[in-house]
Amino acid sequence: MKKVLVIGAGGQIGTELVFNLRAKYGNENVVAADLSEKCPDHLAGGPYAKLDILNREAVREYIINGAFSDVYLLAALLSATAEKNPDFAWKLNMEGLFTILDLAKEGYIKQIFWPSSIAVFGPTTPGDHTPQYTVMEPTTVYGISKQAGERWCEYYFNKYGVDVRSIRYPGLISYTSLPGGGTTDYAVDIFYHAKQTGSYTSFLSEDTALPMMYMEDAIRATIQLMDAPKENIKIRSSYNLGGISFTPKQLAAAIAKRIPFSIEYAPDFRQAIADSWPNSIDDTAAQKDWGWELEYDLQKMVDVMLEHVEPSKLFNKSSTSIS
Ligand code: NAD
Ligand code: AKB
Repeated sequence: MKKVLVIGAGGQIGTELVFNLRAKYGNENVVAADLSEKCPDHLAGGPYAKLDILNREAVREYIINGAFSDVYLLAALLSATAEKNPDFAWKLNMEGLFTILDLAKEGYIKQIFWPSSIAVFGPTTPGDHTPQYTVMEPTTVYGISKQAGERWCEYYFNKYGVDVRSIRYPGLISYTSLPGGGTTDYAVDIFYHAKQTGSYTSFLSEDTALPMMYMEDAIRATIQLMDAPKENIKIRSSYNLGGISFTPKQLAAAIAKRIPFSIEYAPDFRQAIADSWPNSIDDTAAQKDWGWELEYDLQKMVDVMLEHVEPSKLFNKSSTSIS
């Protein structure tokens, strides 16, 4: 029987991942961990632990005593926030990974999931249908940390047989919790504004195409990858995952098909980050190795977001990562 720990469970991905893992393995077998003392309401269906991934000794003790088989390490600073605090971003994004990789190397964990990102690519990468293996010269501290993390994951697999699995997620779109400070956050933010005011000012320019994915697809991919037989996992750095590629203008048009909506553009520092990332991603390797298939296209994702987004979640917050 699996015993699962999700670190960074209170964020955009963790919120939905924990819910799905608990449905699969039983509530009591999936522990959600994050920084807050109190268990966030949306994680209250099962056990919760306050855990700081940077406290290496506390994390080691908790995992060894808890006899966890699988660890999902989600705690990180995302691209936009990381640019504002590069030293801390490097520390958080790298140190936690070593703590978990070392525990697996010592035999205390059987399987690790660690997410990478399309941010591993840079301005010299071919931007259309970016292949799995290509030039990778990221220009953000976030991208550099993800690329280094990928190299270390592959190293721990090759050298010590650590069963670590990873996906280069595109920008993820969901309505259960707000995104945590990324460059792709506009594609979530836009829905709250569309429903509240019928208009939105995008911090990326109208023709900035980026790879994105509806969260349900991303969670399904994650669980599918973790369930795949070991021999099928040919890539131990991280798998490309393509999703849907669109620009702010195309997203606005898809929203305007359903409700009255207008958009304006005021690019900020995140434009340079977006310009360094691919427009679209080739995920043939994920399809071939573990049967990956996309379900949500642009209009299907827009429809489900418009149906479920609750503007009060964004507009009642005193501060938000979304500017
Ligand atoms: P998020 O910012 O929404 O959530 C991160 C969570 O980690 C937060 O709940 C935060 O409180 C927690 N955390 C921060 N520091 C911690 C610490 N020291 N100890 C324990 N917990 C800590 O991020 P997310 O969007 O859920 O992303 C999760 C992972 O997926 C990250 O590694 C991110 O780089 C990666 N990823 C996300 C996306 C996306 O679009 N959301 C895309 C690509 C990759
Ligand atoms: C970000 O924009 O930083 C994230 C990502 C694509 O890694 N959403």
